[in-house]
Amino acid sequence: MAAAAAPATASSGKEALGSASEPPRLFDGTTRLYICYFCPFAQRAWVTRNFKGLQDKIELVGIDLQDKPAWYQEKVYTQGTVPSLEHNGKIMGESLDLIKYIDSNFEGPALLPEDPEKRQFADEMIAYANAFTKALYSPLISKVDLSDETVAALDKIEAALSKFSVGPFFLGQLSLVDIAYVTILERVQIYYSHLRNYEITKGRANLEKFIEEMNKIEAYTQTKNDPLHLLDLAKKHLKIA
Ligand SMILES: N[C@@H](CCC(=O)N[C@@H](CS)C(=O)NCC(=O)O)C(=O)O
Repeated sequence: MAAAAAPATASSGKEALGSASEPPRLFDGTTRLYICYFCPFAQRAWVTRNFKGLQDKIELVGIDLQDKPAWYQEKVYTQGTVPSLEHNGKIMGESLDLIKYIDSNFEGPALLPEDPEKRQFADEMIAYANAFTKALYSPLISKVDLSDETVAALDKIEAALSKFSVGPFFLGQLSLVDIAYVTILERVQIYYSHLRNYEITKGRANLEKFIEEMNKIEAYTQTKNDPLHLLDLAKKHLKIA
């Protein structure tokens, strides 16, 4: 997916490095998470870091994707996308891999269950997150009406949220599954409401409760953006309509 980013300014408190910037002192032993503050994929890694209490262990480096520094792709992450993580002399990317990596290689509360049945379900749901994202974004990018596939993807999430019937999270307590979905849901809820007059939570009580409960978790709320700003960015950069 293309970038959904705009320049962050110093006054936003979310400074981002642009083309005129110098790279950090790479591989100096600092663990760095390279993100764009408006990117749902980067947000997954950022929430994971916050929830595990790793603010002092993993430094955030904001990248301005609208004025991307050449050094980012040349020296940090050859794919040029965010998020990426600099840790132990290596660079890794892909948000769904990164959240698992951060969970298993750093201290803090475990975000994947030990129970084999829940663990298998967690793996399946995390593996489905990319297809879910595509099912939700496709009609917006192709400027077509809500598809059966989109509705089915939302219904699948609604059913998944009650699989262990303890709620309000996918596995009962907060896990990487919640983190994988919430940043996408945050955006598509706004986009469908404004652009399709469709409330994704209507008739989906589990989803409604899930979003409500996620909005009580500071590790996540600290990473949220103004809804209308996200809508503007997506119209401009993803050309959704
Ligand atoms: N599959 C990747 C997707 C990452 C991605 O597409 N990030 C966008 C920003 S939202 C990006 O870095 N785009 C590159 C650019 O705009 O230069 C992941 O999950 O980490």
